Amino acid sequence: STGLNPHLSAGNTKMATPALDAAKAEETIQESRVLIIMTGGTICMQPSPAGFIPARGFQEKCMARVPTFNDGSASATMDVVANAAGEIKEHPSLRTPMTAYGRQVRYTVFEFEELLDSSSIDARGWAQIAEAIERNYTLFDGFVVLHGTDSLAYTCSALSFMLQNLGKPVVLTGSQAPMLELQNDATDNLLGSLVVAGHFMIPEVCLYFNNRLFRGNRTTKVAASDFAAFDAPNCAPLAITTSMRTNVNWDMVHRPTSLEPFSIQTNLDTTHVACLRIFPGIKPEMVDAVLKLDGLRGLILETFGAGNAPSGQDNAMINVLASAIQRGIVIVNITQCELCPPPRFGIPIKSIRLTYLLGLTGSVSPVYATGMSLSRAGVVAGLDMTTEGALTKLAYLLALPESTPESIAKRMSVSIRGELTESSLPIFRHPDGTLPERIQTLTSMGYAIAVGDLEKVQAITKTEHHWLLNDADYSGNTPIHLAATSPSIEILHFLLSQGGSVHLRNRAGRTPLFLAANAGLSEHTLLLRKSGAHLHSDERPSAELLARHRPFVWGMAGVGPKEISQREMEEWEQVCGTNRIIPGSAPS
Ligand code: ASN
Repeated sequence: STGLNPHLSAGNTKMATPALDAAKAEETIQESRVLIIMTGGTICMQPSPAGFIPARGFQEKCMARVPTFNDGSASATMDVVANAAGEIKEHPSLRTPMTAYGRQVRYTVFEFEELLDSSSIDARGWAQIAEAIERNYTLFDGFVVLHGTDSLAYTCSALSFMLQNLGKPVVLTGSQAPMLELQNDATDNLLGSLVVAGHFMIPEVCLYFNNRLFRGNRTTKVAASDFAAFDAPNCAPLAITTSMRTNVNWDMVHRPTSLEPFSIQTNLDTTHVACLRIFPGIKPEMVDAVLKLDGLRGLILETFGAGNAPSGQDNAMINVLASAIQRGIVIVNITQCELCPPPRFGIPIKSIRLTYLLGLTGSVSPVYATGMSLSRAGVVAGLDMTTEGALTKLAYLLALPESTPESIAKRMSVSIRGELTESSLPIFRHPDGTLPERIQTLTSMGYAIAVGDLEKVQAITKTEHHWLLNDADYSGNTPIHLAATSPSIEILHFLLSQGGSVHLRNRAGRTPLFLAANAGLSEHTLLLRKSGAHLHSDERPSAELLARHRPFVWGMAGVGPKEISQREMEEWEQVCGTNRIIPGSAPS
């Protein structure tokens, strides 16, 4: 693969550049902005008579004195939205020295009021993290969350569902030894996370630990004190740091494709779910007692091997499970084995086993009976999800308005954030296993976008690799930048629906939204805004420019003398849908 994605840094190919940037092409963005959210954990702990406890002042005590976290330049302040009332506070910031990718990361640490050992964190803590990210979403390029390791895999999984249509990197990390200990893993974990959040457009909730970047909802804690504390048993790492480089496996990266802006869902129903591990000799009465807990709505059942459980005398266990399912409880089958066997013939082994267990297979083909009987009965094959992933996903789905046991059962077997391996996923591979010439492909993509050739753009995206979507030309323009001023709005729509990022900036520091608004393209501006785009805090147009240069379109971009309300945007969308008048597009 091409290895690195030039998120925020430039590629090296030549192709058409929007006029606005031509003059600025030689300017290079040097800083990205990362918000570090400190929740507690060993990473910030100090000894006390009662043992290690979380300590405040992480930025000054642990980061400011370390040259890899502080280039010594004069400190600047950064805006942080600190509370739900939207109060903005100025925070002192620090900056890393230049990284191997020619970029410096400016960051500030925002500490929660109460710092926790992560064994005490719960859904309220997850909501606080999600809210902090939401409030500061437009102010930063990426987020690092510092957290204890004990429940880190649960928090990663929960956040991956709570952060909907996430368009920026969110990297969670912690450490086994405190940062202030001489020999620690905190320094490497923190630096690696900062580099990922400040350089790579991986719009997922990730966990960085011991030189590896994992998809957060695939992880589990595998060691109590070893520095290699986490693993993702059924999913290869998204990136690995070796010597001076972090190599990203771009084919694996998930991107939002629903053309909706970032939003959060904070009320997970963790109080009506439970987790039960089957063991030899477990009594059906015991399982029944759990399933009859007051208000229980969902159960994660950790079964043997490929999904087996003792059937009990006279099928007593089966009856207990079947009757709970009839009462509307969602039961999810997760294996106790870390490595889940791969699906065979498109049917996950676990589904078949639980189907047998519940006596639900008929004489029809098991291929059909499995899926249909399971969803009809509300039984869910957890496929290769971790317990952490399954439990938090269930709590998330249970809290969604209008969800039913049937709809939840269906969604539990389908990947919504890459938390499970779907057997039917098509695998795109170049026939000879190599990537096509990056340069040629980018150039033809740029040309097709510039002339509005939707079919060509679709063909290139389909046959080539999706890394292309966020790759950049020599001016740092991604296909979305070019599509932001393309004569064909459909191209922009298509590329967004494929997962192109609206947040990458070109070398002049411009987002696609800026280019669209500056060109007076109201439809493009509106579509980008709908897809979660916002102007970067560094590229607010001057009041003078706003006042005389296409003020209406700048309003749509979310700035200006008169910002356009959601209602006006929707009305305007209808106008755009019927005729393509673009006010303000005449040169001013
Ligand atoms: N007990 C600590 C915590 O989870 C463990 C750690 O961070 N290494 O907060």
